[in-house]
Formats: sequence, structure tokens, C-alpha cells
Amino acid sequence: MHELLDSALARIESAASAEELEAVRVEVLGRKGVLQALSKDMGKLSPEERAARGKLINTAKQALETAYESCKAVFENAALARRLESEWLDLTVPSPGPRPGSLHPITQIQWEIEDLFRSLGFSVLDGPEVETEYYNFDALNIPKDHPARDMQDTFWLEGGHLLRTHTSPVQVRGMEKLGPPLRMIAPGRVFRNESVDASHEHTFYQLEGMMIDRNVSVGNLIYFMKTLLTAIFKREVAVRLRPGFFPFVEPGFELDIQCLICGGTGCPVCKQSGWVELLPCGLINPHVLRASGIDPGEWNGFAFGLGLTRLVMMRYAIDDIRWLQSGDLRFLQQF
Ligand code: FA5
Repeated sequence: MHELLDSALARIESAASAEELEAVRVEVLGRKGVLQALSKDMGKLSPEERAARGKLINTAKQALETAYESCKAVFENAALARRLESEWLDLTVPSPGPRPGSLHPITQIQWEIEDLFRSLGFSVLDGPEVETEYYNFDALNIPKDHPARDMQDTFWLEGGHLLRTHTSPVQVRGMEKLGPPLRMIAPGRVFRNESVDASHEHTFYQLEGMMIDRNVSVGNLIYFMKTLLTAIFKREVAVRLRPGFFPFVEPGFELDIQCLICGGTGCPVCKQSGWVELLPCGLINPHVLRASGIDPGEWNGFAFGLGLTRLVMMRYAIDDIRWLQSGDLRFLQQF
């Protein structure tokens, strides 16, 4: 028994790792261990021998357990020391502070265009997003039966109100408020009840522009449109001017830009046409001037309605309009 005890003690003390120690514990102290085996044939012994053997086994058990516990503590302390060495926190490192955000690309370009037009003597006006039928349609010479007034195109609210479908109502508000001569732009959010795809949103941005003076010509209009596009794209971009119909301008034009996503070969953004509608414009229809109390015999002017969201898509080659309102930080952090 003494030999067994000595060799068990020696094995506990020489265990090289916590795992090895555990294996020794099972072998010596476990249910099928050596001590258990020694207790087995106790029944065959005389009462005196049994008492002596029992005492011996208990002493041996205590000695082995004490040796086991102290070896276990050594391994545990070593493991804790290793953790403390590798896992630590330096509470004196200064905090990185709030992560700076950035302006949305639409805001960035809007501010660039505002600066440009301010430098050309234009005022920057704002108008309500909830409009009346009068400002959104009637004052702009849009007839009662025009399809734009349809439920399919316009979000109607109660009491003849609607979510403005374009920024053109600010033309009317500008004329009423400031009168001629007038140079104004009005950037803002507009809403249309239409199905969304790579180039159409239900909520998007336009930037309206209007100039009223004496003897304003199509030449003036084209000059300002060219100045605008050169400032934004900082290089020559291919444009085309074609006739366009809007009841509030006469003559009216569609100024399209060659698609900068595909370079004009055709893609979902330009609906495979190679061109993107960007800048409808024209000379102000005399009816519109008259409706706002301006004498078309003395004054005339031009107006345009830039598709600001589409312009931003062209400027940064964004291939789907839905990115812009996605709120996806992976997208936004690029600007
Ligand atoms: C208008 O909204 C006129 N008010 C523009 C105007 C103003 C003409 C002044 C003449 C004088 P239009 O519906 O074409 O026109 O829209 C103008 C531009 O907004 C389009 O060229 C296009 O770039 C952009 N746009 C139109 N619908 C959407 C849409 N669903 N999603 C994103 N951009 C759009």
C-alpha cells in the first residue's frame, strides 16, 4: 500500500499539464481508481485489520487529494497568469471620439450648384413639399385633364392638397414674392406615384431654375445650362437638345446627357438608349407670367427643372437610383 501511495503521489507531482493531472486523478482517485480497488476486499478482513486498512486508505486518500489540489492550483495560476499577459486593457488610451459622418452626395452637389448660381446673381428659394393643386398645376398652365394630375402619377392628400410632383410650383411662389426681374433656383424633394426601377424613384430631388428679365432668349438659356453642366462634370459631356412639351414653357426642350454609366452603349439606367433625361427647360409660357401678375409684353424668361438625383448618379457613375435612399453605410461612406 505504501508503495502504491508513493508511486501515485509521485505521478501527481510529476504531471506536466492540467490534462495529464486530470488523467492521473481519474486513475488514482476515480471510481475505478487504485484506492477504490484497495477498499474492495475489506469484507474479507478481520474487524481489527479492517479498521487499520480503513484508516490507512483514508490517510492515503487525504494525502493524494491534497497533492492533487495543490498541483491543480499551480496549473490554474499559470493559466491565469498567461491570460493576464495576453488579455489586457489600457484604460489610459484616449477615446477615438465620435466617427465623423459626411454629407449625402445629393446635398454635396446641391450645395455646389447653389454656390455656382449665387455667383451668377441667383437667389436660392425654398418651397413647401405639401402643395395645393393651384401651385403644382393650375398656375403652371397644366390643364385640368392633364395625365400628371392622375392618381397614378400624384400622391393626393386631403382637401385638394398633394405632395408636389416637381419643384416648378416654387417658380410661381418666387414670381409672386419677388416679381421681375428675377433670378432664382429652388432645390428640393419631390414625389411621384410611380413604380421604382434603376432610374426612377417615388421620392427624388429636382432643382428648379428661373430667370425673368427683358429680352431673355434661348441663347441665354443654353449658356446657363452649359455653365451648369461644365461646373458639375468639370469636363466636356455630350448633350443633346430636343423639343419637349411642358405646358409652362414655350418653346420647350429636353436636354439629355449621354449616359455616363455605360458611355452611351446602353444600360438599365438609360433604358438601353445611351441618353439620360436630365434637364428639361424652355422659355416661360406667357400664360404662366400673366397668372402671377407679370406683364408678358414687358418681361420674358427661361425656366429649367434639373433632375438632381439623376445628375448625382451621372457624376458618380451610380448604377441604381435606389442606392441613394438606401441608408446603406457601405454606400454612403464612399462620399
Ligand atoms: C418636370 O418635372 C418639369 N417640372 C421640369 C421643367 C421645369 C420643365 C421647368 C421646363 C421648365 P420631368 O417630369 O421631365 O419635368 O422631370 C424633370 C427631371 O426629373 C427628369 O428629366 C429626370 O431627370 C428627373 N426625374 C423625373 N422622374 C424621376 C424619377 N421618378 N426618379 C428620378 N428622377 C426623375
